Amino acid sequence: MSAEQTPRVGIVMGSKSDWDTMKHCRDMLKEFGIVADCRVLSAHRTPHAAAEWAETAEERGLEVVIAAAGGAAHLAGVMAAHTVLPVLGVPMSAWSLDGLDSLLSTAQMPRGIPVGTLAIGKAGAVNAALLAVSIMATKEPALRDKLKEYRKSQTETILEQKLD
Ligand code: RP5
Repeated sequence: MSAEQTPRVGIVMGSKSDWDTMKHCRDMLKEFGIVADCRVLSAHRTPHAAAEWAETAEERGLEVVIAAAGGAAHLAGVMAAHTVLPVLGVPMSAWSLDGLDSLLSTAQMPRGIPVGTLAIGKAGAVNAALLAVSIMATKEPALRDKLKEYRKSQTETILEQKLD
């Protein structure tokens, strides 16, 4: 695998049903030329595989882990328990409460094991990718320039918007 194809970010989600939302995260990373290792892993349904994936994330070259789950959304916390890589949590709007359950269970980590929690759903998925890029860009001027370019183009798009 060439350096450009080696995944730098891991995206894990509790169910395939989260993929429609998390695809947006993968796509945003792609815009920055970042390859993601995307997997379905569950804190509850595949606990051992989830722990093992997180424990080996660093040696596989991952720099940031993004974890999405809905309901009793413990996946990001489990990831953070098993790696010191930065873990970003994306709460999914699953089957009830519009994702508020997922938001609280992702965000309310006990002291000592942090999860950086993003917004519920697509906005959180996209922002998790952008935050992962920001983290990686701290030591990478070329990536930082791409991020500045992205912001500039976003600003221009908004300012050009016309209303009826
Ligand atoms: C969570 O339960 C998953 O992350 C998903 O958001 C939710 C529903 O999963 P499925 O029942 O659709 O597999 O574990």
